[in-house]
Amino acid sequence: LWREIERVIKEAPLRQMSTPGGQKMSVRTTSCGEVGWVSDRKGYRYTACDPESNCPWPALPEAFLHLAQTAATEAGYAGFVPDSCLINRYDPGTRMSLHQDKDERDFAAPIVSVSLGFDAVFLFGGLRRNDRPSRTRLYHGDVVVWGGPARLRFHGVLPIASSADGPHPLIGPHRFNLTLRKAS
Ligand code: MD6
Ligand code: FE
Repeated sequence: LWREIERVIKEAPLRQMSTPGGQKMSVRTTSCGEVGWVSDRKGYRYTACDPESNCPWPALPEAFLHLAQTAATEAGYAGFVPDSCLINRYDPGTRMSLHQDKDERDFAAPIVSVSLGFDAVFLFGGLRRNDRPSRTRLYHGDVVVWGGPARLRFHGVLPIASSADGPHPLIGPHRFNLTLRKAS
């Protein structure tokens, strides 16, 4: 996975996108697949081209597809065919505020999420923003599949702390999260 991540971020570098409200996100983001997730003053959406390069996003690596399909099938979502992978890099102190993933066309498809590097405290809320979220620690190598009634639950990530064990030898002093989606 790491080899493929390096390949993707060489072609489509990680960047801090702005929210529609004009705030810079603390997380650094890129994508691969037929479409990629983009945020700017015009809103959140999926595009066929990287707006930084005006070129198509890098292809979805076979290893990402295989992992996503295997995990989805094990969780009861046989036939999942993702067409996009969002890659987020968190540096210590960065976070993801509570949000719903609703820019995809089809909420019947699950999302497969892969955590690498530093741990995170994941907030898993309800269908309303004010529902109190539960906290789950996500470790290097964890894969989470969510779909069905959970698909639109609010969620976020608390500020990332550096690990007492030091950085992962491949990943470095970061947390990476891959989310594989059927977006279009
Ligand atoms: C993260 N994950 O783990 C952020 N969204 O860093 C997400 O925002 C997310 O893990 C939709 C489905 C699964 C996820
Ligand atoms: Fe999300």
